[in-house]
Amino acid sequence: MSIQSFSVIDSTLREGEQFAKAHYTIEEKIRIARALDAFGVEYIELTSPAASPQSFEDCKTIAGLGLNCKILTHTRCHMDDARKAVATGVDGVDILFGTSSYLRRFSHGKTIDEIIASARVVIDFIKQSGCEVRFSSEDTFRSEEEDLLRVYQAVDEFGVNRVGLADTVGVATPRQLYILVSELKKRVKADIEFHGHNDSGCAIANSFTALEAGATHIDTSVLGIGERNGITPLGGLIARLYSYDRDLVTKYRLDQLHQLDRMVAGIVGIQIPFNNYITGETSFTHKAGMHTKAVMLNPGAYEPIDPQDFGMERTISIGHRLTGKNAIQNRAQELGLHFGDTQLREITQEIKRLADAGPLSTRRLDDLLRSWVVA
Ligand code: HCA
Ligand code: CU
Repeated sequence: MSIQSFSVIDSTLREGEQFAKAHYTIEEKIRIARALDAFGVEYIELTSPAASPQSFEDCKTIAGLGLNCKILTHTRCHMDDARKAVATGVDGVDILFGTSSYLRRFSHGKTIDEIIASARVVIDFIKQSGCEVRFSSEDTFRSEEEDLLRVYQAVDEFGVNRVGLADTVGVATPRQLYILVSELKKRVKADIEFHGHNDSGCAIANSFTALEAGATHIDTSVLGIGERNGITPLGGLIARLYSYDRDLVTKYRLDQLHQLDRMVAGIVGIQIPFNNYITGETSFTHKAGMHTKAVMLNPGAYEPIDPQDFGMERTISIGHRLTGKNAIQNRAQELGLHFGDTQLREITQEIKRLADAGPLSTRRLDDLLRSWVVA
């Protein structure tokens, strides 16, 4: 099935607040909410107003900002929380209930029938208050399929807008996602959302496969921040979708991604990882001679993503022993120096010999190139 249309539910302000290093002030929450809205995500999800008195106030404040995106909050499937959520003025409430045997035994101790009965009351209440409602099954992928499908079909009949699959401990595989979403598609009318943790490195692939199987909403956070090592990163999902079909992501302000990553990294006190999707320090750096030669002729040779679309710059790394003559020639030309082929080969050999002792700075490389003209 080809991916048609989808929405991002960015949870930097909910799952992201569960990141070990996160503690947002209201000013920071507003900055993040506005930046996500400007980037163009369709939804943002906020920490439960039941979490603390300030969380309640913050939910109200952000719901009142008049952003273009829809504002959701996330609560337990419980009337006390649902009442608080609705009172904040959000557009929708994401509720969740654990259906896995772990959570049923060690957390809430409820049977599937009891889960369905509680869900009905809470869903009815949220719907009557005019909010969207999503029901998600925490720890979906360690639940019995039969239990899951019963719960999802029941909540679908109660009229939820979305059913959510949550890979709470990040163990699901793309194949499992494809099978479960495809099955669910046949059984429910509601939209299908996926929330994937990244413990075993599959969060992006799982999100993408969920979309391929017909899911409509994907949860993300900026840089993937969340519990443990986090969830599907917004930029990583964008990279995945862009390299599949760039038209899928032209609805977002791609040129703002770097600023968004930088801002959230700064707020939670981390660096953007060097190997981050799109915005990492080395994401568009080409090094080995074979790569640099082809990239200089046609960047698409080794760039699945055009850095310009994201306001990023390409770097051709030259002063090292894996360098090639084309990269050196290119640098020489930038400096207004022109060498014949034989000389260029000699210069290249010299640079490789010198760089065996360690990389050469651009300045040293440039001096070296200039010295060959005089020689
Ligand atoms: C958590 C809950 C959650 C909820 C996901 C969802 C998860 O463990 O804190 O509502 O879809 O990963 O299960 O983030
Ligand atoms: Cu989560």
